[in-house]
Amino acid sequence: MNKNAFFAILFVIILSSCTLFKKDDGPILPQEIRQWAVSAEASSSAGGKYGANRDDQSPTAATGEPDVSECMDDMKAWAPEDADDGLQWIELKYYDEVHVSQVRVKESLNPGTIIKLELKDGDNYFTLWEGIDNRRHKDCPGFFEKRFFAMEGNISLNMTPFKTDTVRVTLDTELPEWNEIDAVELVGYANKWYYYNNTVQIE
Ligand SMILES: [Ca+2]
Repeated sequence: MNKNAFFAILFVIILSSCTLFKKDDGPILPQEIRQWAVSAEASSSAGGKYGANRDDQSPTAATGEPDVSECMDDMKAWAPEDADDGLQWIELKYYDEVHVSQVRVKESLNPGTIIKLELKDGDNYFTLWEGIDNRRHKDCPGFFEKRFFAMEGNISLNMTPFKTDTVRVTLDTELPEWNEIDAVELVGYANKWYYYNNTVQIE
């Protein structure tokens, strides 16, 4: 065997082994839609109940992408009217209705006050999560994140069966000092989908 033939055979062997061990990319999944809020209202606000600016601590300050980079009192985050004033909520709206897979709340001052995350379903509110956040006084600024998960028979569902464009975040502001929210991200899908027999089923 001459030298060229040897390298030609070697090349073919390497090429075929690459094909043989090519990573299986799996089925193509529906595209995830990630959104920041386009409008918001709140139970109270340091910047007026229905403010219209992203730099006045009104509910509107929690719309759009996060824009507070440090853990501090900042006009670009929503703050309730008082530092310690019981339960307060902010409700945010998004451009597209989605089957929700995740909600991410960016807390930018004294995190740990979130006690409930709800998704508006028609005239009702579906509770995505309710409880005590054990991250108190950690990760600031940081994200409080909750994913949807449910079983439908033997099928695991990673997104809500209903579509929504509205998220409500409730805080217990009795945690000492001011609590502020910079932004809230809604993550989901245009269509409900799930795995069945190793294939993706889209409804
Ligand atoms: Ca903001």
